[in-house]
Amino acid sequence: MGHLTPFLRLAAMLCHHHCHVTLITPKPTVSNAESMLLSKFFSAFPQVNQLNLHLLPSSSGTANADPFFLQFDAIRRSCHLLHPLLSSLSPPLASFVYDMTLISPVLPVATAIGVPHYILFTSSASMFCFFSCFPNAAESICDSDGFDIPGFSYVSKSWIPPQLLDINAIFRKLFLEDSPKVTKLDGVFLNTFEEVESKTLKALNAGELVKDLPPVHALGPFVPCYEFEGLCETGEPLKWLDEQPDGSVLYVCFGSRTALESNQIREIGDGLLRSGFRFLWVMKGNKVDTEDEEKRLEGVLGIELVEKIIKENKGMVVKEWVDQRQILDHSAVGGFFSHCGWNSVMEAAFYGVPILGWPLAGDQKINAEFVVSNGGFGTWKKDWGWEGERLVRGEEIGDAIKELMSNESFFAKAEQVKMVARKAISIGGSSEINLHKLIEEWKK
Ligand code: BUP
Repeated sequence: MGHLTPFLRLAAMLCHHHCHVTLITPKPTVSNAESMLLSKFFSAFPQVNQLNLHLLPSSSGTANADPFFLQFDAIRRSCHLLHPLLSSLSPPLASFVYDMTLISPVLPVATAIGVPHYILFTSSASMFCFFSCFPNAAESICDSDGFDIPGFSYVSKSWIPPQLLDINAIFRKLFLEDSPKVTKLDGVFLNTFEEVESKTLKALNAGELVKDLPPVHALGPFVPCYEFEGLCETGEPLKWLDEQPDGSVLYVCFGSRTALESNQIREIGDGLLRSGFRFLWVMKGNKVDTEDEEKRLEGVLGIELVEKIIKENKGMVVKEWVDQRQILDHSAVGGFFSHCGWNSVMEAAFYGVPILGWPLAGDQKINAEFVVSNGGFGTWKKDWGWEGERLVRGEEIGDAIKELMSNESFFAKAEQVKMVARKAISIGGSSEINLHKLIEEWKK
């Protein structure tokens, strides 16, 4: 969802700018959330041309059984099938945008079609710096404490996803294979905005980091789209929020792919109760929603904790997909305990909600640091480690929540970031101008 959602938001933006959009979706999809979001999107935007990329099976013998990884592998192996789909389009393509994880397999197709082509890099400009410099820095990073990103803080080695430091890991190999090819693109799209990553974007676009880097376009924050999002009725949580005082509720969600161990889930429950603050907690028991057979909260939280939550009457726990956008937009929500997936960070910026970050995997520590150093609208706990690295106790969680929810300056900063974010995408704003310029180029 962290990749699909920004693609659909970008497609919606292009439709609003009267572009003729074709969306290519891999079939089959992995999760119910994906297929529901896609079908809502196509109902809301019937003018979008839908093409299916029928995937070849993922390579046999792959040791990694994560269904999302298998899907990623299957998509990479099927990219050559894009050529006949794309070359027969009418009207013919004016430009082509593809996912950041597909550079190597899509590049030959994009070059053969011969239209300007771009990747949508679904993270921050700082993370893109890291990605584009990785081949040059890979050796030295392993032997040093960290590295500098212009306009960002010093990135400590412990913030780098462990798979990138492991010389045998598949992700490291893919990073090393794809990254040098960014110079072959016509540009890179980012769901960020100049006002919060200006120095980093300037350094990238001045070629200070990588020679011959194509233009990097900040087009965000991508606006959550009322026309197709809202996979579910989110009725009960919203009704409950309506009854809570303004700014009093902590929203807790660790993204679409995080399924924490049950002992960690229980510590979170304990921490939420210890904090004394109201909370709305979206809890996932499985990585993929189709495999989630445990429908009862007691099955995951344990009867004792469920009873405590009911007795205290301060929190609501849901196991279903919620409409995060509507929750962050609700006046009762005063804080967001988040894994710092980049979409969640941008959504919190767009709705002006302070973040307590608990980065668990991938780019999330760098995203969490963005919240602290580029917006100042929250905090994160550097000693909590990656997912499963250690058991974070309820006491620590409770204290961190109190620190976030009682600090007025986070609210003030979040409000400022919200204003700047909205200005960036309004008419004459930095991101709106960037998108407009691209569309004008495509018309030529
Ligand atoms: Br869970 C959940 N409702 O219940 P990120 C997520 N979302 O709307 P991720 C919901 O999914 P990666 C839910 O608003 C955001 O747009 C949320 O993206 C939405 O994290 C998206 O925040 C989640 O980038 O992606 O899914 O962990 O692994 O790519 O970082």
